[in-house]
This record gives sequence, C-alpha cells and structure tokens, in this order.
Amino acid sequence: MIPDEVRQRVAQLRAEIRYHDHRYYVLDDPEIPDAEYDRLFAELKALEAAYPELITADSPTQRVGGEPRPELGSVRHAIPMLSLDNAMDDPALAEFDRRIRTAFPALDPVLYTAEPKLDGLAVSLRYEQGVLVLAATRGDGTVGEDVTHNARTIPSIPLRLLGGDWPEILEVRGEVYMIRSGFERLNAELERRGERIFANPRNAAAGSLRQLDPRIAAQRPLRFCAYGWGELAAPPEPGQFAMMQRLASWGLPISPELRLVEGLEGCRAYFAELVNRRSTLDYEIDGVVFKLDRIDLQQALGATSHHPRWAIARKFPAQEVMTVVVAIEFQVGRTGALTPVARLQPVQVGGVTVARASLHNFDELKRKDVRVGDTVILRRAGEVIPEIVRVISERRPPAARPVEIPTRCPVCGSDVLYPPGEVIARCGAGLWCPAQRKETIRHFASRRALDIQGLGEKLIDRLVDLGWVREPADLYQLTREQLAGLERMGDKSAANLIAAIARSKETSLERLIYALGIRGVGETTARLLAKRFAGLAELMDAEAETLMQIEGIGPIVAAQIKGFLADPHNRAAIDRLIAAGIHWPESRALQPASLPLAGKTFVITGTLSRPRAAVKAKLESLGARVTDSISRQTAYLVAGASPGSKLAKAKSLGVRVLDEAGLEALIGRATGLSKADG
Ligand code: 5U1
Repeated sequence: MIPDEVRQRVAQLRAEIRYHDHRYYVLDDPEIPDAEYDRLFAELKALEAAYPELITADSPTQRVGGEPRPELGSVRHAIPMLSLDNAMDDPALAEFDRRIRTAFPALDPVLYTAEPKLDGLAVSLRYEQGVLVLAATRGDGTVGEDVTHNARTIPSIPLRLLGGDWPEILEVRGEVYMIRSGFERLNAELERRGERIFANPRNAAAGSLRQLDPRIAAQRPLRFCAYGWGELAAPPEPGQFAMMQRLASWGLPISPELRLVEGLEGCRAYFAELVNRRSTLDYEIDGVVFKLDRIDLQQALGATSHHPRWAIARKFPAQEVMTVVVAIEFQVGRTGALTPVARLQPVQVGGVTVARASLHNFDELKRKDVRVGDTVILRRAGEVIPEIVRVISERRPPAARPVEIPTRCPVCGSDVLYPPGEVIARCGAGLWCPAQRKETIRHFASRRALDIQGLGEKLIDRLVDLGWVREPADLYQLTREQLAGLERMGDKSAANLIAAIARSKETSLERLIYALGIRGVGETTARLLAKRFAGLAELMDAEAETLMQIEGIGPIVAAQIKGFLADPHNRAAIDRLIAAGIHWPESRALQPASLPLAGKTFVITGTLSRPRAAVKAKLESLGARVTDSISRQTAYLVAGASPGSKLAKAKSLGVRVLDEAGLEALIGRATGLSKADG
C-alpha cells in the first residue's frame, strides 16, 4: 500500500518540476536556482526509488534533458548524450574512485583526466569528411534540437577540421558557453534597448544558441569547448587525455585547464585548486569533471541509462540558493548610517550557512523591493559576502507590504535624517546615539579635531566598552586613578592622558565645530561656520536658510547641520561639553554657570547709544546668550529707541523689558557679582 501523502507529494513534485523544466529549457528563464531544482528532483527520485510502482514513463526522472523547441528541427543523436553523475562532497568522490579500483584491482596508478565543468549548454557537433554538417543540443539526451545555423556563427567552432588524420565521421561533444565579460556587455546592451535581460551567462548562452535567426546568435559572444565525443568509429588514441589533444590538433577548442591526475589524491588537489581559482576565471563553472583516462576501461564499465560509470562531476557548493525573508531590520553603523538587513531562514550557500544579508541602503531596498515573507535568490560567490539577487515574485505572499523607512533610530529613538537626494539615511543624534559612540569619540579626539594625544582607537574602544565614556563630555570626567587601573596603562601614561584631555579644553570654535562630527562638515565648512557666527549659540539657533547664505554651504549640508543641531540629544551633549570647560578665545560668552548671566537669553531691539555688537559682546562675556527672536525662554528684551514689534511681543509673553539704564544697572550688578565670585 502506498500512503496517500506519498502519492500526493509525487504528483506535486512532478507538476513543479515540469513547470521549472519549461521555464528553464523552453523559456530560458529559470525561476528558481539550480540547487533548488536539484533538491526537488532528488526528492522525487528518492520517493520513486522507495515506491517503484509509482514510476511512470512521463515522470521527469525518466528523461535526461529538456523539452525541445518545436520551431527548431529535431535531431536524433547517433549515440545518446548522457549526463554526468554528481559527487556533491568528498566522500562521494572517494566512493567513485573506490568503485573504479574495485573494478580494476590491477590498475595502478589510476589516471583520471580533470577539467572544469562549464556552466553552459551541451551540444554535439557532427563532422563528416572533416566538415561540420550538424550541430544539435542535448535535448532529452536522445533527441535534441537542430542548432546548426547558429553553431556556424560561433567563431571557435571550426566549420572544417584542421589536418587530415580525422576519422570520416566524428561527433564532438562539448559546451557552448558565454564568458562573464561578454555576458555583462550583452545584458547592458539589452537593457539599453529595453529588452529582457538574462539571469546568468548560461541562460544567455542557451537563449542565444536556440534563436531561430542566426543573425542574433552571430552577435552574441558565444564560445565552444570540447570535452568528449559521440560517434567515432575507432578512437585513434588509447586514453581520454591523448584523445582530447587529438581533438585540439583538429582545431577544436579544449579546456586550457585539462590535466591528467593520479588517483583520488590527484583529484582532490585539482578540485581544491579550482575552488580557489573559480572566481578568477572569466567563465562560470559549477564543478570539476573527472574521467577514467583509459578508453578501453571506460568501454568495459559502460553506462547506466543516465550517466557513464567512468566519469563523475564533483560539484562546487551551490552559489545560488533560495530562501525566505523572515524580517527586515535596520542596523545603525558607526557613522549613524542605517543599513537595511534581511534576516533569512538559514541556508547553505557557497559552503557556509547564511542567516542575514545586507541590502546596503534604501535605494537598493526599493530597487529590489524585498519584503518580509518574500522568497528570494541568495548568492554567495567565493569569499564574497552573501547577496540577495532578486525576489521570486511568483512566490510573494499576497499580504507582503513594501518596507517602510524608519523615522526613528532603532538604537536610540532619535529622528532619522534622510535629506532628499541622499542615498543613505542616518540617525541624527551623532553625539549621543550608542551605536555611534566609538566613532564619535574617535573623531572628536582626532588630531584635526580636539587633538587629544594618546587617546587611540583601542583605548577608546575600552573606555566605551567599560561604560566610562558614552559621549565626548565624559572624557573630561575621567580621572588619573581610573585610567591607571587599566591593563597596560602605567601611572605615567594615565597622567599624560589626563593632561592631554585637559589641554584639549582650550581650542578654537572651528575645531570644536569640526569635532562634533556633523555629516558634511569637514574642516573647511567648520571654518566657514566659525567665521560667520559669533558663537556656538548663534550657530545652534541658525536656520537652514541662514546657513545656505554662506558661500560653500548648499541645501544638503545646511539641512544636515540644522538637523544635527536641532536634535535635543546633541544640544544637551554640546551643553555638557561647554559645562566641562571647553572654551576658545571668543567663547567667554559660553562659559557655564560660573558666569553671572549664564543661562539667560537676551534679545536686543531698537537703537542703543552704543553699537549693538558691543552690547552683545558684553552680555556674552557675562555668560548670557543673545538671540534674534523672542520666546517665552527669553529672560530680557533690551529695548532702545524705536523698538518696533518685538516690544509688543515681549509684553504679550511677559518677558521683562530693560531700557539702556536698566541694562547698565544689571551689568553693573552682574560684574560686581562676577568680581566677588572670581
Ligand atoms: N567538462 C566536462 N563537462 N562534461 C559534461 N566533461 C563532460 N563530460 C560530459 C558531460 C555531460 O559527459 C561525458 C560523459 C562525455
């Protein structure tokens, strides 16, 4: 009795495989990676092996290749074109070698030919009296498609064989493929013309060779590489390797990587070498083919209905697999950049297990339109980081929605800045966001910023990891005792570092602005800003429009400065720096609470008997801030003659108003206080 689930699963697998066969062989547009197809196929084969009663003649397992394209004529192969048995891992290769040695115990050494398995389309070329008369695809292994018209356009396929010692009838078998660079050029051209592009070089080769119009194939960068032969009265050489050299002598291209290797160890070494060199080759390969060299022994071993027993393809780990997006998360980098990262159902790809893949930035996320629940093709070639190649749109769940760009930093909750025209979105709280701590402090202490000598990257890492430093102002709270307790930090070094930190308090406004690490604000922009604004307070209150009036500052940088300085976390962190004692020659106005007018904001209006700038400077030297606009936070409005609308506004908000005499009295009191304090 065959369980119902088995029957159903077999029917489902067959339907799925037929669908994918059609996309692959007929449309040259596969939906799923080869590895996924192989998995479906292997599952069907295993079920049929367990329940042979279920095998039907029309099961996909019962034929070798793909469906023919009816418009191309069909060709019956004189000798079937078999496929190769696969060894997915080293034990399977060792098993192949063991079988050969068991069959021929006296054979020592066992020689194998080794060559790359090209990822292209298998074809058979028939030469009669040295002239190419027919080219056919493998098709189902017995009947293929006639592609003679296109094969004739491939420059590496000789229309007439060289030399004169060729057999009267020779069927050469090999692979038509496309080199990577040619494939990329072709796709770029197709894209430019608005035509459908190919998923990979193999599909491009197949799609090109199976064109009806040979003028199209002629324009495609196709190549041919021979790996064997079909009909051949009597091989003129005793070994595969020597026969391949013969093919080469007749003008047929063979792999420049073809070698003769000795035993299992020779196979292993060759495989390891090609694994390493794979990414440097200009054509795609998906494994290495080993063949018993002795042709007489090949004939003695024969073939199953699918593959010869004397050859094996040791496959590379799949570079493209299919998986499902479980979530899309946003990582905040050292510079505050938000990177979308797809969390995936873990899969093996390129020999490693992968559970996450970066989507790099929001443009890429939008372009690829990856959504939670999507089935995607994941690629990892060589040592390259895994990448989501594309979404399999046919498998998108109906409820999947496009991913929204977060407006708040996932680490600290601050606003995300994503100015128009920018590719990268960033957390705006650079001085405060935990994700950015190390980078912020490294930049703050760097030579062109506050130049804290002795505070290197490793030490910063340690101070942050210990939780001693979370923002730049914390540096000024460190003590010599604390530092001296650190591993590999002597008392002397600790004292030197504390002295360097203390020295850094005395700086310039432009260095401080640069040290804040505002995006787009390098030394030059910092200098422009320091020149334009009398103090940090003015800069902090400046509107984007004011910033844009400075030559050299455009709308994007202006928005970045404004966004940074408007962030309450950044403002508080800057206040803490000032409170820690950071100062510069013109910064007396920003001295913290120790000054008598610290924390008080003044607005000046109307005409005074002294220049307004002088009054402003005096107030700032006592710790006050002088701004242009009145709010409830304003402590005093200083009103000269013809005060205008600010006076009315001050009154309506309940802000105290001082005339010049009142101001002088207040300054007198403050100076007295200041003297008394100082
Ligand atoms: N390199 C290589 N690829 N390939 C594919 N050799 C090779 N041999 C094959 C196939 C199908 O079949 C042999 C049995 C001739």
